Order: sequence, then C-alpha cells, then structure tokens
Amino acid sequence: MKNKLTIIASVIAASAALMSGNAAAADSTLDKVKSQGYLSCGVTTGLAGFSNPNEKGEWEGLDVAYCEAVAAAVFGDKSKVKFVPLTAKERFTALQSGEIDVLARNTTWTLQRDTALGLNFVGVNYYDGQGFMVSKDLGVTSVKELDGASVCIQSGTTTELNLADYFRNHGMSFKPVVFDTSAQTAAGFDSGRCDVLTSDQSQLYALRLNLKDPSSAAVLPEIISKEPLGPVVRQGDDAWFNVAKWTLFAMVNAEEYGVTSKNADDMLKSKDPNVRRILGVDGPKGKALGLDDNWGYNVVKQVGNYGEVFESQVGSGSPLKIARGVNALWNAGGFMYAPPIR
Ligand SMILES: N[C@@H](CCC(=O)N[C@@H](CS)C(=O)NCC(=O)O)C(=O)O
Repeated sequence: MKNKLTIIASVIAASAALMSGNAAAADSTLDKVKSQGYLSCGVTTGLAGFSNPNEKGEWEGLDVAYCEAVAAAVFGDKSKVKFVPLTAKERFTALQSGEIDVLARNTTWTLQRDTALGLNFVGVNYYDGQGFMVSKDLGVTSVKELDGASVCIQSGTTTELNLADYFRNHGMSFKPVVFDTSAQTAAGFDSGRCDVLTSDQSQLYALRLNLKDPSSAAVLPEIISKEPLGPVVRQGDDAWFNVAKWTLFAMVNAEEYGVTSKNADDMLKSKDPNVRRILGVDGPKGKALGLDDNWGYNVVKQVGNYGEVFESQVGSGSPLKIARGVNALWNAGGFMYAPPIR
C-alpha cells in the first residue's frame, strides 16, 4: 500500500514537474540565474564533507564547492551562491518548484529520480555506498547478524529503501527508527534509541567522531548498495543542464591535465592544447554554453580542480580523511572520467 501511494505521489509530482519544466524552458534557468545575480543551490541541513556550515557560518564541502564552481562559470565569482538547506524529503520538490536552480545534496542517481520526478542528473561527483555503524555492545561484526535490530535511519532516502530490500532479501527483520535530519539520526543512535545507524558510508566515520564516546561504536565492513551521488537540475532546460554538466567536467578534466587553483595563471601560457581548451585560451570557449570564454579558468582558479576539492573537503586535508579509492581519476584506477573539452 505504501508503495502504491509513493508511486501515485511521484506521478503527480512528475506531471507538475513536467508542466513547470515546460514553462521554465521558455525562460531558461541560465537567464533567470543571471538576472537574479546569484545561484540558488539546494544543500543538506548539515553533513560533514558535503555541505556543512563552518564555525563562521560559511557553507563548505564537496557539493558546496560544486555550486561555487557553477557560480564561477556563470558570474566569474564563486561567492554568488545562496545556499538553501533542505532535508532529504524536501529536496526534489524544491527543485521541481523552481525554489532552487540546482540541487547539490549528496543525492543518489536512480532511474525513478532521473525520469518520473522530471529531473536530470548532471554526473557523479562522489561514488558512495551504504554502510552500517553499530554500538560495540551489540557484539556483532557483520550486517548478517543484525536480524531483529532497531535501525536509526533518515526518511526520504535511498538508504531507507535499500535497508528494507536488504533485510527482506536475507530473511531478516528490523525495526526502523526514522528521523528527518542527519543530526537527529546521529543523536538518536548516540542516545541508544537504536542498535544500528545506516547511511551513505562517507558519513559514518564523521558521525562516529561526533558521538559522545566514538570508541563505543564500530563501522561494519559491508557495503550494501551503489550510491552514485551527483548534482541535479530540472528536465526541459538543456542549456542549463549543459552549464551544470560542463562545470563538473571542467573540474575533472583540470585534474587530469594538472591545472590547479595555484597554477591556473601560469597554465594560461601552456602549450598543451587540452590545457588551453580547459582555460578557454583556444577551443570551443564559452559561446555555445552562453558563458564567458574564461568560464573554465574561473572555475579552476577560484574553486580548484576535482582532486583539490576532494582532498580539502573529504580527503587528507579534512577531518574525514577519506581515501580517493573509486573516486580517483580513471587513469589512476578510479571511476572519475569526464568527456573531453574540445
Ligand atoms: N544518497 C542518499 C541519502 C541522502 C541523505 O539525505 N543522506 C542523509 C544522511 S547521510 C543526509 O545527507 N542528511 C543530511 C541532512 O539531514 O540534511 C539519497 O540520495 O537518498
């Protein structure tokens, strides 16, 4: 019954989205963003490494950097972003209704979201997977031993769906303890409302560090799903979709060709045609995207290439210390691969 209702709700949301999508195509998001003078970017209510306000109240993270990169491409100024905090449940409506111009909120690319919800995934800016953290008191070392456990989980996520699939598939039962935000879910786990917390694995180590006693919890080895996370825009606006895609591709290409925020000015004199095209010295430049010719230079100079952002926000330069792993470039054993700028 719940599934039927979810499908009906999605169909209604999709029809609304398609209608508003058609209206939006007439006046494009790029024009709207330019005339309002800033990018409206949907983020989390707070999630370490992805979108999180720092002690000064400034938003930081991998998804935050992506929105700053879009602003750098469009305005030549990465600061022209308004961040809109959204729960998992609120995020798609905010995009469909036009409240935000792009959603960069650790969102998993799925068929349903990419089609019925009237949305387009820009690409993947982090390959994640679902993991589990347990209280050590439980004495378990594998998800398979969690039959009958109570599980703290966030509503409106793929996490919720995967959990139900996995337990059913393995003939196990569980008791969901559902929350609206990551902070509430972690607090629920910390105060003993559940035996287990499950979320995208990238989060578990940060959540564990913030527990009253981090040594009281352990992360289990299993990853039960694929969570390709990426920015999202509305369907029906190809010009904006292009800007959103090529901003991400420019960051990944810049890493591949060794262009960084530090060397971007010197690289303007590079003889490498790939570098010259990324920076807009030669090549297709900005016209077909509706952007200035130096859009790629602005992205890399102001925000950095993908690798720089990864290391500072979730990698070695951050408290999360996540290894590149599958998020390394394709020519370094990972999945990160951007189409060429030419
Ligand atoms: N990637 C999954 C999960 C996304 C999600 O919302 N995860 C939680 C926990 S990792 C979160 O980001 N919470 C942030 C918040 O509460 O604002 C999805 O797209 O459904």
